Amino acid sequence: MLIRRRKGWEIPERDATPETVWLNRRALLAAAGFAGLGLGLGPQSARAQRVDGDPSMALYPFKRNPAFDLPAPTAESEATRYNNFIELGPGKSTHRYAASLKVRPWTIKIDGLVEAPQEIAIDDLLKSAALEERVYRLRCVETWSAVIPWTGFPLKALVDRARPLSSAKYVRFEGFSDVKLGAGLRSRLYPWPYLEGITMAEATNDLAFLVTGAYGKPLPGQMGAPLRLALPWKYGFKSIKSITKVSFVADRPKSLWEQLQPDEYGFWANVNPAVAHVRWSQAREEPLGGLTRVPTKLFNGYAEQVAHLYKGLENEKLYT
Ligand SMILES: Nc1nc2c(c(=O)[nH]1)N[C@H]1C(S)=C(S)[C@@H](COP(=O)(O)O)O[C@H]1N2
Ligand SMILES: [Mo]
Repeated sequence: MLIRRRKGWEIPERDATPETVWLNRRALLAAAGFAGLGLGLGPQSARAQRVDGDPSMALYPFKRNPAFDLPAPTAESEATRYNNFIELGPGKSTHRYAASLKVRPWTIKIDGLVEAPQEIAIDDLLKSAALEERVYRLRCVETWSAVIPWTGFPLKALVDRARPLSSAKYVRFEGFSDVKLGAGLRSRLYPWPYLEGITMAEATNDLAFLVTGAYGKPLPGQMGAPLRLALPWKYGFKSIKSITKVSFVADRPKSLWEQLQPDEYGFWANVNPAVAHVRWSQAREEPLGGLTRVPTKLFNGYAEQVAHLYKGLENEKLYT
């Protein structure tokens, strides 16, 4: 028999949904068809774990970059079974819904204030990119964390490929909108599509990583296949999954979460243990699969690499 251990941070996680919306959530989910999903979960979840059908499987693994290594990565079984991915569905067991996320064909559109607007098929991007493995920390705003060996390439390489105009000040990323790929998109709780944005300086920092794989294999759907961001110094929601469009823009993009709750999920969202979320402390975190909570670090441990990006921006809400 399965006994589900309720963790401390499942309370704030629930609170992270707007109150009024939460009250109606069960009804909305039922209307969206999630009530029925429970029936088919067994075989579907088994399928969802598999990435061996992925056409890029033979490319992996790639060499780990020793400049980005960390001890004790989170067990793959933990990191692939506890995932926020609202386009797939609610809750953390989104691996159960991931079979719907077909990642071929998949193209990434690059547009906006650039000299070289283009559409790239994911397999062409994989062929042209210099892929490497980097082990990064990930800190969710809900206070759980992980250490994950990603495969990918610096976002800067994609920025260079687009040749942005000097009028481009921000990079805006968009997730997918096709409900056939993720039934979570039927939910009326969110202002779709999933959207995120960062400054040009952040996008061209060496830490900003476009991810195509994890644990030496192509990304499983629930982790954001076939292409997601990893911005390890920011709260996890900034690391958008399953990217379909990258736009170079003059105005600061408003993310899905900022549209919903601007006082709780701002543009910058840099990790800082000293700045509490409106409804909970950010001082400590619970590593996935870990036994105890540990202190959270400023910029999630990456201050040396990124603190300079925020000089002169002290009047901004840099940490929420
Ligand atoms: N498109 C999309 N990207 C997303 C999310 C999402 O729901 N949709 N969730 C975010 C949140 S809140 C977190 S913490 C991380 C989790 O990444 P992981 O599941 O690979 O650990 O993905 C982020 N990227
Ligand atoms: Mo998160």
